[in-house]
Amino acid sequence: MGSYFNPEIETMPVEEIKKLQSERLKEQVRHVYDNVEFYRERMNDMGVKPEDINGIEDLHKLPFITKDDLRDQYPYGLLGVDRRDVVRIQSTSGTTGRRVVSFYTEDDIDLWETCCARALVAAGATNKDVVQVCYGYGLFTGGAGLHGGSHKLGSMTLPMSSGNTDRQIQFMQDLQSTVLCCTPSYAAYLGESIAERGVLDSLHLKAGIFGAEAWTEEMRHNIEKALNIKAYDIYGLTEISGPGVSFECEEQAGMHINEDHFIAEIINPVTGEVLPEGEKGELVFTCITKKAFPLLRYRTRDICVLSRKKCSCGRTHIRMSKPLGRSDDMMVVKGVNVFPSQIEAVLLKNGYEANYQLVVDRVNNSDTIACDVEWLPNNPPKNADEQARREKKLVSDLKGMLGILVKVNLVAPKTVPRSEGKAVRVIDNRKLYEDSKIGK
Ligand code: DLL
Repeated sequence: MGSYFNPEIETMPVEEIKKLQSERLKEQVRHVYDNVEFYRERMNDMGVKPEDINGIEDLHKLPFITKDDLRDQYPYGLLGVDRRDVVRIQSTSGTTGRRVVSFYTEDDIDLWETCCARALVAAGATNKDVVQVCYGYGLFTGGAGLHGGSHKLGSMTLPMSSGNTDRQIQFMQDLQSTVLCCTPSYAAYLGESIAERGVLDSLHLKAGIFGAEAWTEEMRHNIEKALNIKAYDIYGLTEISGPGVSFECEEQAGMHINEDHFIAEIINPVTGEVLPEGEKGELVFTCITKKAFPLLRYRTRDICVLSRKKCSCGRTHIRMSKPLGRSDDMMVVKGVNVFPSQIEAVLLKNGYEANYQLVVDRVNNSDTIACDVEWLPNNPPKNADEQARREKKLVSDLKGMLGILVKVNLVAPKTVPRSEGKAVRVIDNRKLYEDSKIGK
């Protein structure tokens, strides 16, 4: 048994959690029906009224929401409160085409930070700790979420943001940071940089809270060794508030979902059918307390498994596996959400056809992405200079669209491999996804 940030809630008997969820769901459905035209119309179309939802057993009667709906309703269509009550927005690392903007009232921020504080306590943090937050600050939820959680816990919070490794290590040494919050790939990179400088013995780190992208058990083992810490996973998404939707405890075997705020379901991504506990499928969340951006049955596209098996940490909230893949083609590259369709749009805009292949890899703990694209048979580059110039133009346009560097190689027609006439768009060599550990 460890310690908890909200002991009564985090160890509440399952039947009571379900009761609490039912009450909150009823209120939330009424809230969205009364305040968000989009929901009112969807529910009316389906012939569902708020009074038909009497508890979590009626959840399946409600419509799903997808990322496309968010795009259609951008920016204010799903706002559940008066604009005067919104105190913050955050947004996905994504791009113009797929940007998701999430809104928060004062209370929404409070519950989000509480979720992050729970994650910190589960990783052993207290108000005596020095928490170094190296997730990006700004629109991305990583910095703001862990910062808020650490502040709430009363820990000394170092708002480092990402990058500037020399300065990170300097502060880590000088301020004697004990808890590190960043992406797992940056943690691994920090581990290498610390080894190069030979300064591991001068550090005081004991735990790390790493998420926002997929990482393997092997990576966990390497990071724990390189930084001499225990490494904890944390999951979340902008749409549902940010980091802290779920988090690992000392068992490191699946992430406890904050069930007093979010109801989780697993569905068959093709049919939408709700699957029983323990089956692999797409994770769907219903927010039952958030008021400004109150998503119901939001399809995350993350493929996961849920488990209600008793956890020896004493927490009773359901656990989710690490995401085991996606039900769409989104990739997370250098912490940025990338869809092949966005790359395709840039190629088409530049007069190429959709004959391209993306190769994603992880070299020295850092993601790389390269794109082979065929020139048109009637428009080959005249010489090496022109080829370089054209590649540079694509690199620049892709950077503008995605915010990351994509290496571009212009290649001759018919060189991008095709199988059964259809190109294989993405080769991801990172081996990020593995089988679920929960319940084992
Ligand atoms: O990545 C929020 C976050 C920040 C989580 C810091 C944890 C720590 P988005 O940019 O909206 O939000 O991306 C959400 O990232 O649907 C997953 O596909 C992926 N993801 C997030 N956490 C994990 C994780 C933040 N622990 C998308 N393991 C999600 C694997 C993760 N994938």
